[in-house]
Amino acid sequence: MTSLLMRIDRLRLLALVLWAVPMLALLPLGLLWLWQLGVVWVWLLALALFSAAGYGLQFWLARRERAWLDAAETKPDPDWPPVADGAWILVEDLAEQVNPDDWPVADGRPLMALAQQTLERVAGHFHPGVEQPLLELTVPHALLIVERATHDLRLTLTEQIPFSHLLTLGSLMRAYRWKPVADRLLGLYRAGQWVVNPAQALMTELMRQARARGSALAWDELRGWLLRELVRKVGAYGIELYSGRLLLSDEAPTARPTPSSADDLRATETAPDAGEPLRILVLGRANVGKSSLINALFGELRVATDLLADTTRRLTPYRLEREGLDIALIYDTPGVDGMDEQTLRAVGSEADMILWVSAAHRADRHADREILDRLRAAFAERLTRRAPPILVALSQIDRLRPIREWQPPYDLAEPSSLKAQSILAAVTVVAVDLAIPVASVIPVCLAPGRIYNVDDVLWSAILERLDAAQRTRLLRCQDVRKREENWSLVRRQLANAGRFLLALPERTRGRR
Ligand SMILES: Nc1nc2c(ncn2[C@@H]2O[C@H](COP(=O)(O)OP(=O)(O)O)[C@@H](O)[C@H]2O)c(=O)[nH]1
Ligand SMILES: [Mg+2]
Repeated sequence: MTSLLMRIDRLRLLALVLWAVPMLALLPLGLLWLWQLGVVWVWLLALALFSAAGYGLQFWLARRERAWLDAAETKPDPDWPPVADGAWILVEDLAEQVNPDDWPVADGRPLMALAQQTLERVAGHFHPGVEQPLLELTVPHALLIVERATHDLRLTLTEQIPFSHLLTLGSLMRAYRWKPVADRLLGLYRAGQWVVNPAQALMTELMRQARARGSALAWDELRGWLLRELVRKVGAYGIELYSGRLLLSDEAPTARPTPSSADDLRATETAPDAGEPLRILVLGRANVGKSSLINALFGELRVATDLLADTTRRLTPYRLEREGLDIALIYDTPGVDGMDEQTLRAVGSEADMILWVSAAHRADRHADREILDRLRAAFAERLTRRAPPILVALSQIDRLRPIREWQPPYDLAEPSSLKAQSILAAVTVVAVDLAIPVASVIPVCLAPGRIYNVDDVLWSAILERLDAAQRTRLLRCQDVRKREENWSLVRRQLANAGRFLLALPERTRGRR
């Protein structure tokens, strides 16, 4: 301050003061005037009120901004496979630990270090026990990331933190065969590099946005948020990378039917050029009403049902066309009691939603529970997939006591009749017996001429679980595509290796 004063010309300073004095004098003069009028208190009151209003407004603005920031926070993608959950916890944990004082925002390098730390956490989660988990990407994937990131960055700087150069270079060093491709694509990487200092770019953009909006928050608070957001974004991107979701092709995984669905679509005489159908599986023991459920859903007799024997021999697809549903196949199945473990697993892994039929009047439900538990255990083992939602259709409620009474509708919220009470009791018991939430047990009657609760209650329960089923479908397709890609890659690599070996005698002769 003194040095500043020293530097200013004294006379110039005097001129400034002279100019300011009359203005500054207004304040004491005004106070004197108020005092003479005896209304100083009015001014004091006004001062208090205005300050309070100003402070209140500022407080409200800050709160609104905080809410905005909370909403803008990067969240985990609901389409991620379960294996990503643990990785996201690590990312959130790191984000919460970030201390703004340790990471100067103006400098790009420490930010890169923070982003790298985040990626290392994510990579370490997916590749435990590997010394340099960051390098656990295949070269084509790394190159794909570079390509996508460069493209994305050109469009918008706000969304991505690729770090692809680390991955690409690391993987390139290890993979000789890919050298020609890598050389070509490395050029692409270099071309993109001048736009890629992702951490810096993101911060610059976020800060620009924050400033342009005239932030009501203290800079420290905002800085803390920006850093946490950097960690979350890098983390989310890392999870995309390392969870194996990234496919080499641009096509959406559900855009065309998987081979087995294509066969099933053909069996239902649907043109297989539509996308992958949602696969709804009707499961349950023999003679509980699985085929009847399908008939009830179609409102007509499509499937043979039988009093005596289980007539359904194998998985039979039917094309389900209903409002609120894209392309879907519903499968009638033989009773689960006759299925061996392998078949059960295979069947379960192809399902996006399971309608489990259980007969209300039959008490032997431990067998249902045992098979359901085996299915659930199989689902829990596959970390890259999501378990299909399970709905229980509690059939044959007309056979509950009193057996002769059948006068629907039955109000289960306030069961007045004996029948309604029996139904409610059955629903509660079955929910416990099968370890299914009560809301997912739908009592139905499927006997021809007595169909009850199917079109309204059961159908809306199905629709409510559609989102979950679509997510199961997405990850199921991703798995199939991934395997397809791996195979076609291996095939191409083998072909190349074969060509190399064939050419080998030529080369060695040339060298001699
Ligand atoms: N009374 C009554 N009978 C039913 C009901 N659901 C199915 N059934 C009968 O139970 C028998 C077996 O049904 P089905 O659909 O073939 O069983 P699936 O073996 O599970 O396919 C058939 O005779 C059906 O008519 C129901 O809700 N009430
Ligand atoms: Mg059947």
